[in-house]
Amino acid sequence: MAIILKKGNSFNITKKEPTLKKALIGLGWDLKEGNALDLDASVFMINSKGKLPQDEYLIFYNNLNSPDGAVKHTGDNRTGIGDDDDEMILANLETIREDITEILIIVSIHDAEVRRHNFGMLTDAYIRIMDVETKREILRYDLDAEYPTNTDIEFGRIKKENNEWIFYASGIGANKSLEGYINIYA
Ligand SMILES: [Ca+2]
Ligand SMILES: [Ca+2]
Repeated sequence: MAIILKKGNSFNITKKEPTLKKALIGLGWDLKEGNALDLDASVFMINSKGKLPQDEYLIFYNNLNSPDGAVKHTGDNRTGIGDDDDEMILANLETIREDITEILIIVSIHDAEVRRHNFGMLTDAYIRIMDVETKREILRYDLDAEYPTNTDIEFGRIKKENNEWIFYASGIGANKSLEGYINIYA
């Protein structure tokens, strides 16, 4: 049984799942009836200075692989249709570049401002982590808090603390758009 996290909870992956090397970070959402919008998952791999070591450590639909080969986006989903993961990130926790201390997982609505889209048009958003080798679901965080006016949400972050990877169910809504996050971390 996967551990179910609530907003603000954390999970020490290294301590509780010492055999987990290759993680699948699955992100899912559904659209409320009558809506059509495109959500995009992005991963910012940042160092202790709070920055991407280089631009290519932002992994998203236009840059599917991190230069260290450790993080891979499996591709853009434009509809969110279906109960399974809508966008997926593969992360090899063992081969992540040494100076990366934080992995931020953001989901943003494509062209939200122009199209007047927001998370109020969505339902059943979640993030989960699976063990690729055993296909076991390790943890899951359903974003049950409402984000009716937000256009982007930090679903979670995985931090390296004392050489242990810890997942935080952050669930921080914002209206920055992907560019806003890039301005902070690039
Ligand atoms: Ca998408
Ligand atoms: Ca879906």
